[in-house]
Amino acid sequence: MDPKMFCYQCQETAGCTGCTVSGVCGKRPEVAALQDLLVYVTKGLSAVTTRLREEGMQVGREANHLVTLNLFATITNANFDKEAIAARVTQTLEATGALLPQVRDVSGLPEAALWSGTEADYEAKAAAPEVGVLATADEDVRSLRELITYGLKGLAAYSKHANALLQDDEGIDAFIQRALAATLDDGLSVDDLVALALETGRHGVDGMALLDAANTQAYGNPEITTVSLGVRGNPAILVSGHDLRDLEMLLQQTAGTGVDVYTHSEMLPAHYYPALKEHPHLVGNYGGAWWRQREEFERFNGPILMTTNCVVPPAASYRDRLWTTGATGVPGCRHIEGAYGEAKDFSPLIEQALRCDPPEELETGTIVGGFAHEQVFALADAVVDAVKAGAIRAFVVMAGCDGRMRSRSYYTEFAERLPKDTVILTAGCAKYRYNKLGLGDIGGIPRVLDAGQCNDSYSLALIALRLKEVFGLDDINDLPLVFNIAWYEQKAVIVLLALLYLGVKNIHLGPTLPAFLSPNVAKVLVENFGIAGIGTVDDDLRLFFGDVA
Ligand code: FSO
Ligand code: SF4
Repeated sequence: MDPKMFCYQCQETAGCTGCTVSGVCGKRPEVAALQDLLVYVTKGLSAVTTRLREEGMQVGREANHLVTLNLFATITNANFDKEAIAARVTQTLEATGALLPQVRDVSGLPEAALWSGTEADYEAKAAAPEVGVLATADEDVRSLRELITYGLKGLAAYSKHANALLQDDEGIDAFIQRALAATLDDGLSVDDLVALALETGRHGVDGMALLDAANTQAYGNPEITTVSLGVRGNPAILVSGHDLRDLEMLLQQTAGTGVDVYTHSEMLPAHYYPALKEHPHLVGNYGGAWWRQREEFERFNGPILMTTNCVVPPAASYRDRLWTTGATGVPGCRHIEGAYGEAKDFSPLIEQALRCDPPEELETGTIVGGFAHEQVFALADAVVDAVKAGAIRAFVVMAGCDGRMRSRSYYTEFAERLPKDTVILTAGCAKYRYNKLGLGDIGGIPRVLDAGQCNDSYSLALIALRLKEVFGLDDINDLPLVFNIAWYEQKAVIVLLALLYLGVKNIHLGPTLPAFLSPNVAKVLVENFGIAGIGTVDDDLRLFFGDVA
């Protein structure tokens, strides 16, 4: 049987090889087809903008923002809305059509840059052999092209958040577009593509730095904060995803209305920012990681705003309470529009919240976070003293994503059984596997230091670089630092490429290695960077800490 679709961009891909009938995430084949077409025409637009830059022309921000939003819309669990994706294809073809006449020399531009059609053509074009992952026959070239494309999707997501705070970096956008165009270039060798993957990691560091600067300039440096897990008796709105600007606007608009605001999943770190936590109606964090949302959203009772992935297609019972904005979309759910720099109007959510019951309590208690770079630097003396005195033996980076696979219970058990003189450094939703275990502290330093969202892995890199400096080491790999990272979607790919660019070796990646790594590409990563999967908890503890674990 011919596959109805082919997607293998996330960790939960069917059979660890590829979703071919329907997405494990809920992505239907017709949406997958349009997403493939959207990636294709976005690469075409990127080939045009790259050529224009080579010819000395400037490319406007609109094109940059279109490319990043398009990529973001194709990330796992971001947008399931066929019409929204088709509208993006149309917008992209229009942009390409407007820029193409400005190109002096069109020779060598790929077919993706020259193709044009109307919505009536999209289905047939999406099914054409040149569109989609399988358009590349050679499995190593395909693997590298997809590795780069997925890294660029993650980078685009982080750029988009910075753009929403009116921070742009033309260098990053130009790179995203050049690299996208390069994935259509049959003249590039496997070695060229490996080099481009590492270059993507370099720009990943820049992208995370841009977002870090945007977030901290807007909201201050994260600081140690105790976050409530319980609920109050007021009607409320739940905000999920990663976009802090959306949350800020919602907090401003709900002030004084009697409507509380709670964070969910990757929005938890919002509580750590001085300018966000000062809102008294930002009450706490509700529930766990993204994949538990069906049960948790049901019980929240009020409206839920999805600012980014990860969206799980909703149950009918709460579909009318689920709202999307930005790159997200779900058919049948209402979408809040708003360009960068414009105030979005969240009044329909506030009106709906006032008609809803308060949230049902899921748990009580608190958790502590806010250990981004400046906060950890402020504690540096205590940390260094604890290492020198032998009270802290090692740091274990357990950043990344959570997901629904049963095998992810590995991370809970691994965290629980870590030697008591180790400290976990985390960022991203992976933390929900162990952040409520009460793992204690070492001389007042918590054993789980949460730096924030997955993009705040940048903080973890800065912390590692600072420790290297303090201990007078030449190589980051000489630190007492273990990387045991969980991945799920494409933002984790840019974090991984960024870490490789920074020279980090021997990263363990789980719960399974990416299906999009061909055996030869996996071999390159193993031989050059010591990348490995995970084993059993027993074996891995022994590997990292010897037989004392
Ligand atoms: Fe998680 Fe989803 Fe942040 Fe991802 S909520 S899985 S890597 O979107 O982006 O960590
Ligand atoms: Fe499958 Fe993941 Fe692609 Fe969804 S995003 S279709 S689960 S590989």
